[in-house]
Amino acid sequence: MGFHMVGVASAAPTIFHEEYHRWLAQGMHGSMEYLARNLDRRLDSRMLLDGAAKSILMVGVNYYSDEREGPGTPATCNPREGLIARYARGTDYHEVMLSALRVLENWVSAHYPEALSRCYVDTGPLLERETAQRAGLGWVGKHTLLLNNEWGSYFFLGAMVTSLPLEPDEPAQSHCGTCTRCIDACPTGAITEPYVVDARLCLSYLTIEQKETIPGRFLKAVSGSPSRVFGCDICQEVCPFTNRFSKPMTWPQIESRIPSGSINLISMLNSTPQQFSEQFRGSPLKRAKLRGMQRNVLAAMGNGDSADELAFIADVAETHEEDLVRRQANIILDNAKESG
Ligand code: B12
Repeated sequence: MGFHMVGVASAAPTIFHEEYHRWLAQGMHGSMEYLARNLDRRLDSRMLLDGAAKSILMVGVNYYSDEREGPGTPATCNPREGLIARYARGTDYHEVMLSALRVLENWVSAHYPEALSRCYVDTGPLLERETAQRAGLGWVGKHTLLLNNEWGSYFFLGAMVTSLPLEPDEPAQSHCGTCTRCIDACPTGAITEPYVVDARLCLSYLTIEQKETIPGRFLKAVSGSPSRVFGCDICQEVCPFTNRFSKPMTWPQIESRIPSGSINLISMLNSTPQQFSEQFRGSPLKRAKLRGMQRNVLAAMGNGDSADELAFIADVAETHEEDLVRRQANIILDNAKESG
C-alpha cells in the first residue's frame, strides 16, 4: 500500500500512565479537552473495539519536502513571508492516509471475516507515538516525536486496531543519548523537560489549535526570522537524526503545494473567505480558519518596532473586520508600549 514504515504492537496499557495524568493535571493540554476524554481507552489500547482489541498495526508515511528553510530562502529574506510547517504544505494527510489504511483493512477483512477493526489517523483515543515505538517504527525523541534512523521524523503515523492476535515486532531503542538540541532550540521553552511538551507554550498549538489571541510573550517567537504562521518544526529542524535521514516524499497525494514553504503575510491578512477557501481547499491550513490565519500573520508581522509598523497595526486594530484580528492587533500595541 506504499507505507514507508509498518510494524505491529500488542494492545496494552501505557507505561506512562502517571506521566499522562500529571501532564493533564498541570493543564498542559490547554484547550484540547479531547485529550482528557476516553482515558480508559486512550491509556489502555486493549479497551479499543469495545474491549476486543488485540493488536495494533502502525504505519508511517514520509512527508518531508526538500524546500530549504535556512538563509537565502524567501521566509528568511523577506519579512513579508511566513513559514508553514512542513506537514501542512500539501493536501491534508488525514483522509489520504485513512483511505490507504482502509484498503489494508478491507484486505484483512476479506481474509479474516470474523476480525473486528478500526483505523485511526490522529483522531482516535490512541497514544500513536508510544504504540509506534513498541511496534518498532522508531523511538520517542526528547521533543516527544517519533524518530527513525532511516527516515528522520518527518513522517505521519496511522493505526489499524484489530481483534486479531498478531505477532508483535521488537520495540525500537532510543538513540537520543545526551543530545538536547531540540530542547535548547525551542524559542518558547515548550519542551519543559525531556519527553514533556507543554502544548500551551508550543508554537504549533498557539498558531493552530487554540482559537484565542496569541499572548504578547510569544510574539517574538512567532515573528522571528523566519516567522512561523502555521505550526512549527524548529525541534525537528535542529535534530541530527532528522537532518541526516530525511528524504523527499513519494506520495503525490500529499506533495507540497507551497514550493517556497512560506506564504505572503499581507495577502493572507487581506484574503476574503472565498479566496481563502479556494486557495486552501483540502489543506490543513483550514483547521486554523481564515480568522486564525489572519491572527497568525498579524502576529508574524512584527512587534511594532518601528513607527510605520505601529501605524499599520493601529489601523488593523481599528478597521479589520475580524474581532479576533482586531484584538490581536491591540495585544501587539500593548506589548510594544510595555517594551517601550
Ligand atoms: C495533541 C497533539 C499535538 C499537540 C500536543 C503535542 C504533544 N507533544 O503531545 C500539539 C498541537 C502541540 C501538537 C504539535 C505537533 N504535532 Co501533534 N499530535 C497530537 C496528537 C493528536 C495527540 C498527542 C498526545 O496524545 N499528546 C498527549 C501527551 C501527554 O502525550 P505524549 O507527548 O506522547 O506523552 C507521553 C510521553 O511524553 C511519555 N513520557 C513521559 N516521560 C517519558 C520518558 C521517556 C523516556 C519516554 C520515551 C516517554 C515519556 O508520557 C506521556 C504519556 O504517554 C497526536 C496523534 C496521536 N493520537 O497520538 C499528534 C502527533 C503527535 N502530532 C504530530 C505532528 C506532526 C505534530 C507537529 C510536528 C506539527 C507541526 N509541525 O506543527 C507538532 C510537534 C510539536 C511537538 N514537539 O510535539 C504527529 C507526529 C508524527 C511523529 N513522527 O511523531 C502525530 C503522531 C500525528 C500523526 N498521526 O502523524 N500535536
